[in-house]
Amino acid sequence: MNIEEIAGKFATEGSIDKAKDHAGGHINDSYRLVNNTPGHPDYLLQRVNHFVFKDVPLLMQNMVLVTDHVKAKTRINYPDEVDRRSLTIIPATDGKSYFKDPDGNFWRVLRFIEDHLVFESTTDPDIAYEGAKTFGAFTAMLNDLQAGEVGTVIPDFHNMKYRLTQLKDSIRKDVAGRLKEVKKEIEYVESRSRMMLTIHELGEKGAIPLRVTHNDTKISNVLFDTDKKGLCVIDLDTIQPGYVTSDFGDGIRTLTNTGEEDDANLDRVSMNLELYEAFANGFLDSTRDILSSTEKDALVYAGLLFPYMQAVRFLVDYLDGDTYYKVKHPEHNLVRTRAQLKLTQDGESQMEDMKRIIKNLS
Ligand code: GN1
Ligand code: MG
Repeated sequence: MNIEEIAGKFATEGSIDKAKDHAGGHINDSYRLVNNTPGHPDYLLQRVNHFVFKDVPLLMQNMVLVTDHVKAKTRINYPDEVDRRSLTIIPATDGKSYFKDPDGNFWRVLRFIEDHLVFESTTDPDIAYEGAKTFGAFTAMLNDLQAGEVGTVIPDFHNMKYRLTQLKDSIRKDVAGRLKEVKKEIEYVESRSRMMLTIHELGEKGAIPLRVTHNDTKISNVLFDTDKKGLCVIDLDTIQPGYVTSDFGDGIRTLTNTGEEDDANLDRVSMNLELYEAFANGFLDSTRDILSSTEKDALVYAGLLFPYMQAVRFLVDYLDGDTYYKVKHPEHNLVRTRAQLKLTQDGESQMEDMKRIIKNLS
């Protein structure tokens, strides 16, 4: 089936003129469906990667639950802007939230939110603050759901202990014959493993609660208005039970980085403290009243854990021969690993300042 035929399987309104590639994400494929009927919206058609997401119906069930929940709350606070400030899932013509094509691919359609901005990175503390406030507001809106109300779409997704076991496994197998190139990286990862298990251990002890979390809070997953105010959190694929540290940590990882996620020039990669403070301020302005003091204290570790965990995940994929992330060239996962490790190291050197910032803002 071609894209137009697939688009025709959904209950969209108006007439769809064409489908354009829509960039973004390492996992799914997205197309913008352009509507040529005045007064009707464009749509976003996405193929959900079912190699990564093994249970797409469960993922969509989570997404429907959370979207309905967020929409109901948004309607109270912003009655005139509900469709800009929350996602709208367009069902398939048979009423399901997705369409499965004859080749076994899963598709979904969302209403396209017009006139938005996306930032892959920024040096503007106001954007950091706004993005964090928007993620924090999302966390706060989900506070009254029980973690068990959503299903686990990727088991052990942010489980650091599991990620380290996975690395050991990939080292042992060395299927792509790349182990000899990454000795230094592995040594560093091992030297930091104790500290990086802090959050895992707090969770195991029950000192921090499971919540319904987003689990992919990179800054490019917030849509901004054209006046750079946060609008809406997108990419709900990884909604599942998790700790608040995930949603703080991935924001810090992507937002405070003065370089790119895959910067080959490590001199450009560092954790900017001013952006860190702005992000923490925005996040806590939305969540101060709902987080426990143990959760707030754990945020400091989250800012280091997420670059570190991402490095381990890229490293595993490099050793496995690039089977998970889309890569632009054969060394891409290695370059990504090194950039994320540099970010971790730089963050670690500023840990005392970060502790002070979190304490002041808590
Ligand atoms: C993947 O596809 P995308 O860009 O939304 C990954 C995240 C990583 C991110 C790194 C399901 O997200 O966990 O943090 O790449 N998603 C999954 O940029 O593995
Ligand atoms: Mg994602």
